[in-house]
Amino acid sequence: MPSMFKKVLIANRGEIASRIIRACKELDIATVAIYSEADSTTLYVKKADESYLVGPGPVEGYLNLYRIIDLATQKGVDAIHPGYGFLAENPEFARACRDSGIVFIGPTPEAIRDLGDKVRARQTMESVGIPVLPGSPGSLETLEEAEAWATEIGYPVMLKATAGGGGRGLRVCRDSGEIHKAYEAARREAAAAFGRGDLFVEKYLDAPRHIEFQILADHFGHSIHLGERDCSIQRRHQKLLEIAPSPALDERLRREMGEMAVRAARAAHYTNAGTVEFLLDGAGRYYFMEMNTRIQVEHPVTEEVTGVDIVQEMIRIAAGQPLGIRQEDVQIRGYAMECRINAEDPRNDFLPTPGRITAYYSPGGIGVRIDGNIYRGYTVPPYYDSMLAKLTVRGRTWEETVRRMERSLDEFIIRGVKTTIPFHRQIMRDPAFRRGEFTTHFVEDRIEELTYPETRDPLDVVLAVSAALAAHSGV
Ligand code: MV4
Repeated sequence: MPSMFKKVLIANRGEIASRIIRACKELDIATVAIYSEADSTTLYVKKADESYLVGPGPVEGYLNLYRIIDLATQKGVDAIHPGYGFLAENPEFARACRDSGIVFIGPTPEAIRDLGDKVRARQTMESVGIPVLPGSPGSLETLEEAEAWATEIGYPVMLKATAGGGGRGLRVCRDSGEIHKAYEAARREAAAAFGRGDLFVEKYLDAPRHIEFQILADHFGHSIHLGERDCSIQRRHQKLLEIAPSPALDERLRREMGEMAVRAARAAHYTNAGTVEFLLDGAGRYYFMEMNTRIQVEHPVTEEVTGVDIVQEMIRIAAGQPLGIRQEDVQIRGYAMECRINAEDPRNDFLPTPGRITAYYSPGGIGVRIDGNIYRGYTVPPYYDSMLAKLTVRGRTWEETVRRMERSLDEFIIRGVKTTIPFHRQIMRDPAFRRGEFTTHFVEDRIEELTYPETRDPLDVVLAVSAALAAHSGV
């Protein structure tokens, strides 16, 4: 068996840096952290064996690939874990690591590049029999071409960025007038976000569920999946809560979609950990959407129901070890749910609320996990995403999992900044959510109820006033 790495550099910050350090410790690997001045008081910097300031500014240091690789070389690092965001899906970084004799803990630069092109990925998947939505076969050259394809496919359609992923450059168009209005704006948005304005068009699926499969693939041709996550609870393409397994899948559909996800990974010559995203409609039809070539924020729910440490598996695969798990060994036990606890004000359009944490008490007990990076006295900087911690709970049944999340959210005390905790508590109380019935429209359809929990039903006010009057009159 090839020897394990001795030292790993983490090219990231925050909770995922802490998460990677935990995996390295259990594998007996020394860790090197990097940080900006704005992150000098953060926890992962203290947990790593060595930590180095990278500048300039709060963000640039984490994106400076050549500087990070120089540092790694200087410090005798064997491999770099990119986490998510920053350099994780940058093929140039993966290639520069390879060229410097440092292992990139992730897929090959070629796989990152090929799957980053959403049109190309669609073609690859279609060619091996994976369902994709009807769409333009390539990127669009002109508005007229977009219209022609939309007419061919039939409205409604969605304009998407070829270099995209996530929510930017997306537009739903219900008729030709809407394509005219949306085309240039979507191009501009895509060019600004991805450096490439290319668009393609796809049939729009109304109110689907977002289902994604976790993949592991080694360098010996073994590819497996670890089941799915349901990420339908989103707001403006920001995931807020994720669940494994999806309450919407039965065993037959799980097996079939899982086989398709593994087929997708094989078709892309994929290695390491990745995620195959599908849209699922109300009739149980599913369509490939894209493949993400990184560890995802929501990976803990998969870990909790399978018992597999995905970050450790990434490191083992990158070190050249064969997968120790076969598909038939993967068992999904119970349910897991993750709530993203963000420093945001749900009652003020989820505006970020950076500031000092004046009190912090995290929940515990059976089936409760925290992936975080904050503590009492820590000041949340304004420069990064606003995620403070991920609260993940596990239960034997869906009902037990929902109740455990409710209880854990009640226990979670964070003072000094507003957080998304009250919003998550409202979700737990929603009858449709408790029945496992929700689509990507769930949050949008109930934004008032979910964000204004204190607003009283007028009937409650009437009852309260009558009770007060009754008490006063001595009835
Ligand atoms: C779609 C779609 C429906 N039809 N594509 C793509 C990126 C991801 N962040 C959202 N994506 C979607 N692509 C087609 N052809 C629905 C989504 C979608 C979504 C759309 C609107 C509001 C919330 C959404 C949540 C997840 C997915």
